[in-house]
Amino acid sequence: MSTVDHYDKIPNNVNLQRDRKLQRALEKWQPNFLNWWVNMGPEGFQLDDIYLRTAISADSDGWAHFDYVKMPDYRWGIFLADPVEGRTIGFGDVADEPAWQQVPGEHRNALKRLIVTQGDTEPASVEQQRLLGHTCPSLYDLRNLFQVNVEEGRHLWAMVYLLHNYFGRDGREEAEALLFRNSGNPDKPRILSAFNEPISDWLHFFMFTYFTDRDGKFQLLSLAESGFDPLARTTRFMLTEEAHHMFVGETGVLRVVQRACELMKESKTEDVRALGGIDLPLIQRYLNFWYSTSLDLFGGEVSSNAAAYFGAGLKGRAYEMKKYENHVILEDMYVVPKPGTDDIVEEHVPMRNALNTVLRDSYAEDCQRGVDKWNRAIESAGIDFTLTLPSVGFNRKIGVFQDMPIAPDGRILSREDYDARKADWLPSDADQQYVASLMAPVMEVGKMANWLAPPTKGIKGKPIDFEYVRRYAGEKD
Ligand code: BYC
Ligand code: FE
Ligand code: FE
Repeated sequence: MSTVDHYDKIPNNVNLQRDRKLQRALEKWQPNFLNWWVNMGPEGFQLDDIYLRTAISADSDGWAHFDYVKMPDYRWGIFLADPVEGRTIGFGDVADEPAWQQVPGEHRNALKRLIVTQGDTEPASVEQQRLLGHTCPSLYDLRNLFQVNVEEGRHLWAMVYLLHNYFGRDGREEAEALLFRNSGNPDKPRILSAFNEPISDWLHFFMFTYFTDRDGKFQLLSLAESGFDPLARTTRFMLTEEAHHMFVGETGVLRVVQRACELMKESKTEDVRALGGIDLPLIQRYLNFWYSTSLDLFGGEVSSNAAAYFGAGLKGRAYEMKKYENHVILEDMYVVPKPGTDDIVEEHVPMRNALNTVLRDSYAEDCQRGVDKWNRAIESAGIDFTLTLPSVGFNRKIGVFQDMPIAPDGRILSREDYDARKADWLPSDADQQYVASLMAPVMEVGKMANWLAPPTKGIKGKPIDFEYVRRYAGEKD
């Protein structure tokens, strides 16, 4: 492969064309990635032309280049945000020391673990979403799904670049393993629980991109503060792409909510299901599931791992430099929730040990903003219903509330009472069967499924009835 050709194939701003060793490593990994993409990525549609944005440089005009592309030809590139000259580490016991351009030996394992955990989620989400194309509610939505998928693929590339370039042989082994583990596989599952949950319908997809991609935003924000400069720069660039994923989730749920309200008004009995819509209580149950499952991604409320990462300058708080004044936090305390007798009570712990909760609290605040928007849509339709984020204790699998029978309002129940009410709070089989029954593909240009409202605008100034996906004429579904 010639140098120029290589540059064409892997757009980058890391001087790949001049780094023979890295080129060789990535050239070896690339066919495995493509193989994974074809076998574990979006099923079908690989011959279609999709109107996608591709990052072709890290400049403000180059990172979002729009054109039709077949997914296997997508140019997954490696981009780092521009270096900050003379950057120093911003926090922890190493505050004010120069940022590291290489991995410090004593932090090698911890950094590798953070990068592998981050990297594992990216292909996992593509695997979780691989069948959704077949039931898309419109070509606009189909295109958005694939946009999210190819960019999660690029986020995998970003982490693989770090593993290959900075972690030697075991980095290369970890990069292989990122393609080996698979979402939901009982023998070789993905690392974090949320990434083994099926995303079997589009309401799950919209909730996932709203709540779980938002965990991505906050984890990336905290890694963007890292003293390991290549990690900080990579994650800063990833954040530019993440905004669209959360937009897909926020507007997706909004459109389902809007359609539910329209149908409630149309139907004299307010029976949304009779008219083929998704009712608000069902939407609340999906919300409960994905919010609680995403809270698990922040780890335990009190964590010595988090304290060690912060002390060592590996992982900061979200907006560490912008939002906080004290970056050492050896004396500060933080209020952390824990189970009491009947409900959730507060405990004061040293802030360094509470950093998972600090990050999670910023996340919860950010989640609430979209929920407020959804509620404003319900209110302006004149309907008396409020969507709410459940208590931090509800449906948790990680941390102090793990497996406790806690209601969405935070009350601690008996196991019996909890089990009796569970179907009111989490998606039941019947809920999911109902949603599945609505998932008939809509692939005519400009058409929209009945169960969601059209978006208010198209992508990149294009109309809503733009042909976002040009189906390949020869393909059979
Ligand atoms: N599942 O000390 P603790 C994204 C383990 S999403 C399974 O409280 P820590 C994306 C933990 O490993 C962002 N195990 O945890 C979104 C530890 O094990 P050991 C992904 C879990 O280390 C959508 C033990 O429990 N990025 O980008 O402070 C689409 C004690 O835990 C879980 C990252 O996660 C779990 N949920 O925090 C596409 C950033 N939670 O040590 C992409 C990198 C904890 O006892 N990761 N455990 O063996 C991290 O920063 C940390 O690993 C975590 C865990 C925040 C995840
Ligand atoms: Fe991502
Ligand atoms: Fe994402």
